[in-house]
Amino acid sequence: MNSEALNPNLEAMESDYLYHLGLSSEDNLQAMFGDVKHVAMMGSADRARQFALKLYLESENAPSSGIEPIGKTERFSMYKVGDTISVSHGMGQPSHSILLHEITKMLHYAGATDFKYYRLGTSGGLGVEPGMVVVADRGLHPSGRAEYTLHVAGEPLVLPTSFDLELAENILAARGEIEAVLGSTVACDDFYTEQGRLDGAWSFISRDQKMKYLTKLHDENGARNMEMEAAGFAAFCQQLGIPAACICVTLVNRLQGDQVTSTPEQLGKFSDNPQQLLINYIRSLKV
Ligand code: R2B
Ligand code: URA
Repeated sequence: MNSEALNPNLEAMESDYLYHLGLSSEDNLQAMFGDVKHVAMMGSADRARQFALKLYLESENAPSSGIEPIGKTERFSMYKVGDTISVSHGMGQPSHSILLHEITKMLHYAGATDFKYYRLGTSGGLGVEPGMVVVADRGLHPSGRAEYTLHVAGEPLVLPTSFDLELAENILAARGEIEAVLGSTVACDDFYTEQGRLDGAWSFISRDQKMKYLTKLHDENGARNMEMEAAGFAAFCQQLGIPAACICVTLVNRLQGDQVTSTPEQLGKFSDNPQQLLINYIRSLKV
């Protein structure tokens, strides 16, 4: 992380309560998180627990206490196994952004250095079959532009949305049997309307308009999947100089349909893929 890019106002605060995590800068964050090198974030609390459990079961000195969430679990569920945090971020850029702010301040107060962020998620594929993992080179706005707009004091602030390409390539190099490609990831503020689905409670476009839109994202913008966090995530990490990767499995090929109809077993297997890919990558750093 580039500490110089951090909010200078933090220096002047006597204490900082990380409200959604239920932790404070007055806690002994250094002892709890000073050694963190990897932060894996994913939408659901169940998946965050499952990923932590996988790390725990393969860790050499797994403490007999098992895994317990740290802090509050009302909004986010956070676990730590060795030098890795597994934490849920909820759905969408606003929810993920809250976690990004609080976890970044938490690691700053803990004195952690050289850590990386990863999002392990699900997505709709664009021209790729269910089960394929897309490692993003950029997060895209629904327009196809590589930018994310925030409103600061009511004025738009447009931020760039590139991920760390070297990190993406290194993750892809660790894929083994897992099917994975590099591509751009479109982030929408909605699962239905903004993702061009025709099966929401309302719909404003025809099938032709939908196909034209999705095909354009694929052909002209290099998009290979759509979800709800990549652009805000990329913008945050690029701004603060945190190496980050967005690793999402596709659940449906959106050029062929809208409904996610895979069985629970298939969905379980699909969401295993990004987790296993990250485990492969982290292992590759340790040999
Ligand atoms: C992928 O899946 C969720 C919607 O079902 C959302 O968080 C996303 O980006
Ligand atoms: N998550 C999304 O945001 N979109 C999809 O199509 C599937 C999962």
